[in-house]
Amino acid sequence: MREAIVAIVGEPNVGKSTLLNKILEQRIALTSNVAGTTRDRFYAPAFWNDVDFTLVDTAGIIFEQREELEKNIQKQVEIALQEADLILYVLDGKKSPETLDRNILLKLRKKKKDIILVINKIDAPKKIKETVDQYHFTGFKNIVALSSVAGIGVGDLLDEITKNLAAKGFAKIEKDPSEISVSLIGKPNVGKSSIFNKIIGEERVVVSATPGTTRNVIDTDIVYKTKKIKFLDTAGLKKKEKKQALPDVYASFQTIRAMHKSDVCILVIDSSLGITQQDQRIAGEIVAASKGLIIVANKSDLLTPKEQTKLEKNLPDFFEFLWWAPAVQVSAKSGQGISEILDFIVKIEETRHKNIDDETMREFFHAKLKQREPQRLRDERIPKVYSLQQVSTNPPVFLMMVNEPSAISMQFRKFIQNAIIKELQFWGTPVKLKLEAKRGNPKFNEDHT
Ligand SMILES: Nc1nc2c(ncn2[C@@H]2O[C@H](COP(=O)(O)OP(=O)(O)OP(=O)(O)O)[C@@H](O)[C@H]2O)c(=O)[nH]1
Ligand SMILES: [Mg+2]
Repeated sequence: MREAIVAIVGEPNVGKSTLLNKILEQRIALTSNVAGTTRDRFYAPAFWNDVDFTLVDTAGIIFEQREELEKNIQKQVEIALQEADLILYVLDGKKSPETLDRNILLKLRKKKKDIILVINKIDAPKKIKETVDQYHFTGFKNIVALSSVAGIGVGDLLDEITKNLAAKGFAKIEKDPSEISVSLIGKPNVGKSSIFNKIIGEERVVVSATPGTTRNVIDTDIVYKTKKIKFLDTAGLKKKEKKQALPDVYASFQTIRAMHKSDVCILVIDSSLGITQQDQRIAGEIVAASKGLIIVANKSDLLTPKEQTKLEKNLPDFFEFLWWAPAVQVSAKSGQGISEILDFIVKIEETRHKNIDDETMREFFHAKLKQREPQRLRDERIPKVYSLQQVSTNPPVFLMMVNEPSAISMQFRKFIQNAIIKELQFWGTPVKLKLEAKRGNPKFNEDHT
């Protein structure tokens, strides 16, 4: 069974992101939260009532297109109707039901997709029933009133979602733990499909000099050194354009899905064109999703040996934030570097499943504290750090107990995080460091990635 996709659509400011985050919180999975403080989450794996599903904030799915799609609800609905198994149509409960966009309602009803009408911002529990009643006129069978901020009614929504999905046959997804999923990600025309073909040893997918040749995700299983690897060839992620055509939007949607389903992503760049901002953006997206990463500079056959050396030197400057990721120069044409990619995949997968025992962690932490103590920050308490433990794998997550997360400087967090990668050998994967207050309010807990 494939994973179920639940799409969230709605006008700007109705609380789609808040809802997504609340549902993520309900799961309290250490591994599910995405890195970075600036980045909006728009993709959330969820598990409830024994059903696995993925929530997607449709307004967020498009590459660097979020604000525009946020405004364009028509387009969100189109994508959701095409790609989702269930749609959550979110409305602002503080607005009158009269203001409901009837065109959207018509559009949603015309297609035979299941829809749950979600009336958000109903902060008083006693208003829930009354609100649902007010929306019966829409003709939708499934109406849930809730408050995403307060968390009221979110459990009921999750029950509705899983009831619907279970009726369609969706359940818990049993992933073959011995299989590694790897997707090829990059701009159009960089040679993803060529690499894919080379790896699997046949011309499975179309290769062409026209950018945007690949539209749908294609996967193939291979066995390499006794490891089962599933390769996914994806559509190139195009740069932001004012008006993005719907087929491109669907293609990006599927690429992002493939990326999130993978353990390791291969970021393919075209060495003959140099590295662009778009490559950096795509890399950022992979890191935010906490995936293992290999940088592959393809088309190296087009470079002179001198240029190759230069590229090798320059790569780290372009991807400074990816200093922990291996970079390989590859030619899909000649086959150079292909087996190196495969070896890195196997290595990174092992690393992502590595678990460091508490005793080793204790020794490591003591050694680090001897080297450097956390500095006191202005207007903050004296920082105290108590312990460091690995709390999960794939991706690796470490938990540092402290007196108060806000008292721990960025420098100290980076120092610990970098030392974990370098000294405990966590190359090739993002490593998460979570901070938790030993006593006191869990509200102050923070992530650091
Ligand atoms: N010289 C050279 N050309 C390559 C290499 N890899 C791919 N190409 C060429 O680059 C062009 C694009 O290759 P594709 O494999 O279709 O690229 P893609 O990244 O899958 O492109 P989209 O699916 O459109 O995003 C084709 O003309 C390929 O022949 C390489 O290693 N060397
Ligand atoms: Mg392709």
